[in-house]
Amino acid sequence: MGRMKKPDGKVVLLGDMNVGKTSLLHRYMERRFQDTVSTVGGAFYLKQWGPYNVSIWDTAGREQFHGLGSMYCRGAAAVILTYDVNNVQSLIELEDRFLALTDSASTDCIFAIVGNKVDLTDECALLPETEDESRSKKPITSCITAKAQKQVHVEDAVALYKRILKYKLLDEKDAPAAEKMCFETSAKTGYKVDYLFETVFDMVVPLILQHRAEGLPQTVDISIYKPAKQAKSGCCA
Ligand SMILES: Nc1nc2c(ncn2[C@@H]2O[C@H](COP(=O)(O)OP(=O)(O)O)[C@@H](O)[C@H]2O)c(=O)[nH]1
Ligand SMILES: [Mg+2]
Repeated sequence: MGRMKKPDGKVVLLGDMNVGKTSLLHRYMERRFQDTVSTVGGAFYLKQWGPYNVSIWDTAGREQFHGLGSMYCRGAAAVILTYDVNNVQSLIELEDRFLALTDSASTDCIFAIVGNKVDLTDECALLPETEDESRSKKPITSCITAKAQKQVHVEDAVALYKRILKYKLLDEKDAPAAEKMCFETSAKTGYKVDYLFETVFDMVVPLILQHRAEGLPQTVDISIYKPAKQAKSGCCA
């Protein structure tokens, strides 16, 4: 069996500058948080998930220039729309600016909406989740609010998720439940970060398999690539 033939899945992070996209990815892949992580450079990470390779794409800081082309989302199996729970505008921007970029994603693309920086608002997000907690796929429950008053509530994200389904002309019955696909995280403490990515990866795998069954292009396997015999019918005589 050619190992090169493994299908691939693409996951992209979208959202306003400073919501914590790079920090979330960094926390998940490098298991730590730095106050100053540069987005410049690392455009994507590869994560092995079971027998699959999933690529996770960061915006490389281009969101500040309104310069994220549709290329960025092309063929994405999942889009992680990220906002900052302390910044109402960052949720609005998801709908106004970033949703249209997902037109080039796979038609059966999965959407997750993530409110980051809950360590600033929620007592329970001050510690990373234990293994036990992240394994039990329980729906989000609100916890005691601390310090800053949260500006965006998970209900707002759920409402946005439902509008996204409408925008995508998807029936709520056929799509993953809004409550399952709206997350609150802290890249700083690690709260629910693994849970977020692992939930998304688990949902991406069936799509990879389905795309393979349907013969949709996956990763390009250069080792078996042979140029098709061209039936040249003398165009340039
Ligand atoms: N308190 C807190 N700060 C965060 C969190 N995630 C990111 N930040 C900070 O928010 C700023 C922007 O983060 P960054 O990952 O660069 O955002 P990006 O522009 O969306 O990639 C940085 O100063 C981070 O340290 C979080 O979960 N909690
Ligand atoms: Mg960044």
